Amino acid sequence: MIRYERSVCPHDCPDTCGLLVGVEEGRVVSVKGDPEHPFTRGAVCMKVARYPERLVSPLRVLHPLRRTGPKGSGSFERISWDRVLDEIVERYRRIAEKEGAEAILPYSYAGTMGLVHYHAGHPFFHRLGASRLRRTICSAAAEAGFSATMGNGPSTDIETVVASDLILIWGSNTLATNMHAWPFFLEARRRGGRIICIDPYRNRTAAEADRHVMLRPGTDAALALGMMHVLVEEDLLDRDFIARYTLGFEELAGRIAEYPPSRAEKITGVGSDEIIQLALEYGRARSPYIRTGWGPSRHPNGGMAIRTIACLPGLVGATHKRGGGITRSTSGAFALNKAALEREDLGPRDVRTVNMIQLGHALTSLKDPPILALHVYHSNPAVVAPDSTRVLKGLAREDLFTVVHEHMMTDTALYADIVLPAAMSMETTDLYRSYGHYYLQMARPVMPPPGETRSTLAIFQDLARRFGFTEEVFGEDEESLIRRLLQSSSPYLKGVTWEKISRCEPVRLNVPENPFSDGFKTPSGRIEFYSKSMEAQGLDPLPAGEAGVDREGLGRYPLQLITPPRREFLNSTFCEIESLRARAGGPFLWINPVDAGARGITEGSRVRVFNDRGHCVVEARVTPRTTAGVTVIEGLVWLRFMPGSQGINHLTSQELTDMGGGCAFHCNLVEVERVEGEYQHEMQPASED
Ligand SMILES: Nc1nc2c(c(=O)[nH]1)N[C@H]1C(S)=C(S)[C@@H](COP(=O)(O)OP(=O)(O)OC[C@H]3O[C@@H](n4cnc5c(=O)[nH]c(N)nc54)[C@H](O)[C@@H]3O)O[C@H]1N2
Ligand SMILES: Nc1nc2c(c(=O)[nH]1)N[C@H]1C(S)=C(S)[C@@H](COP(=O)(O)OP(=O)(O)OC[C@H]3O[C@@H](n4cnc5c(=O)[nH]c(N)nc54)[C@H](O)[C@@H]3O)O[C@H]1N2
Ligand code: SF4
Ligand SMILES: [Mo]
Repeated sequence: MIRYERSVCPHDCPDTCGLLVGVEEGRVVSVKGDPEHPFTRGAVCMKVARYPERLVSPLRVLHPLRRTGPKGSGSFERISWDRVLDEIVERYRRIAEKEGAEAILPYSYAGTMGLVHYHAGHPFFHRLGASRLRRTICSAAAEAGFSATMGNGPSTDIETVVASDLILIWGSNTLATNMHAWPFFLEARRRGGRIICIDPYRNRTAAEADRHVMLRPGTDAALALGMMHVLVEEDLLDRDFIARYTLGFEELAGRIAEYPPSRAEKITGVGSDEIIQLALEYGRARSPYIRTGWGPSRHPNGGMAIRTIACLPGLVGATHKRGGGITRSTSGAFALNKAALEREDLGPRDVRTVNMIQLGHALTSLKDPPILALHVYHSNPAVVAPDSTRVLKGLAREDLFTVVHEHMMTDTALYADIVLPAAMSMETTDLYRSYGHYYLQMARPVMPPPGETRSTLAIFQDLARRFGFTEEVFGEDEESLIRRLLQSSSPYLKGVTWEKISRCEPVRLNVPENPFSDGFKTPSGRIEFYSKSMEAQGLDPLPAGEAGVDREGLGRYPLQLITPPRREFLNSTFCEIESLRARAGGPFLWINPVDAGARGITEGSRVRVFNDRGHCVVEARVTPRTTAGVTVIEGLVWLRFMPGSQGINHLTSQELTDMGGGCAFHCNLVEVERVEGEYQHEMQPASED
């Protein structure tokens, strides 16, 4: 008999699904969506539906391991927990005494979004005085850009968008990366609304939309300014709203005047007529809505791109129209007491920070002190961080002591000196917020952790004990930390009590139907067309429309390459599942027939994609779904499953974005050539041993 238990999806995905996990004879046999979750409503993606396979994957790490062969070779021997933790403590202590604790670098991201385990290493590394990691790999540029205009508060609730008559999906592959938003958009369409996608290539979502505006990558700000020009010319502005809720319209108008549609056309590649048409539809809509994805922000000018897009609702008063508005992330409303888990106060103040995007640089060039120990958890930097050539060179250093806490024997784990086996979300307790909806939910284990696997919290508490750290936080369990998280005076958390949370059902935050009804979380409380805080940072205080460029490849490589997510994987997670790899096939390079023809490339050709940073070999998909001059590779595949172990991030750059210190994953100049013959897979997947 299958017994179903509630759980929550822990992955870095805006949907944070409510799950029903089916357990039979001590094994998870099925994972379904929880029909009672108000946002995710019983649907689950194909990735998490395969969790029964993931839990027992042959690549799963079940015991602590110590390296016995060269770095990267994957030769390990078993070692006991006691000995492995002693060894880590001894190495960290020695490094701290000799070079200072800043020679130790934690490296973690959102492998689990569970707040307790996500933050479990923070007090330990702060107390140790280790270098601090700036966790900017995903949303930092978008967040900085959006905040400059709209403030760092909540976004329009996607559940309300059913009342919209015009939905602009702006740089998001919603059907793949935020699939539970789609039914709300479809309901709006059923009621007569239209869906328009603004994206450089015709992804799944654009193919399902009513229209697709195909712009050049990195040119969103120019498109938005061209649209604003039309709104001004045609007098489609909401002047009353502008006067009451915005700041700096006069200055913005000056900038808008510089971007007639003809200029925007030159930058974006979108025809003037199409820009005018789009602006007229936006300006005349009853309740225009924008879903910004992260795509526009993954460019050197990414902060400015999102900031500029976010000015549009302010010109037409969209945020105060039922069904209208703009959504970037809902995370701003989850004003939990995270400081109690982070405990920055435990460490020295003036400690060095390292931007996680520049891991390659940090491991190969940083001095005074160099990085001598790297502690990786909840992340797979060998695959996900940019400029893999440099990252792998760093990970291969014999004098670097690397600890990797993982579910799977990832490419990063192959480079570890010590691999620690990690428990999964279904085996631990945690609290989950969302960045796509407004429900908070706790989950308790449905299964005990298998083998010798342990949670992130358990490991860091054990390490802290061995270091002799006595602060209370190092002795608290999951429930006690969750209670601390809930200690918040934010109005959004009013009524969100431990009593409700501990039932492990989704609990809605106290967010009003219009989350902007109590003002904007900017310094002025208004939508800031003119931003003094940007000015103070030496940035242009007004929206600006220059295109983002890959400076390292400028004038040398002719084709642009974007590298957005793949439906079958989640960043690099789920690549361990053989059936998903088989279903995904590829990876593929989407290339326009014009560019393919000029290079003798036909459908199915093996092609080498390269620039000065590196190369990888993939299969060509010749298609008008991308425009001439723009190529696309969807998804991050583990290096060992790529020919020659060269991955997508061998092509990307460590340069930081204009705001937030983000990564320009979608701004790469490359060349593509056809290759004959077969490339050898250097590393064979362990499951096929
Ligand atoms: N199945 C699946 N779901 C996921 C993920 C996954 O890997 N797989 N990843 C999760 C994570 S961590 C995140 S952050 C989100 C990301 O979710 P998304 O926001 O959907 O992903 P992005 O990589 O930002 O790319 C979104 C779209 O932006 C487009 N794009 C690229 N450059 C530009 C540009 O200059 N302008 C415009 N207008 N569009 C551009 C891309 O072509 C792509 O279609 O998804 C989450 N959900
Ligand atoms: N070229 C290119 N690169 C990209 C992107 C892109 O669009 N293009 N997207 C970027 C984005 S948006 C993001 S967010 C990053 C994501 O980068 P990462 O955060 O590294 O995401 P994942 O690849 O999903 O790797 C997470 C790892 O954590 C492990 N893990 C999961 N849960 C736990 C746990 O409870 N304990 C432990 N110890 N481990 C756990 C998983 O097994 C997995 O190996 O990648 C970025 N990289
Ligand atoms: S990955 Fe996203 S869509 Fe899939 S179950 Fe998790 S939250 Fe839901
Ligand atoms: Mo992300």
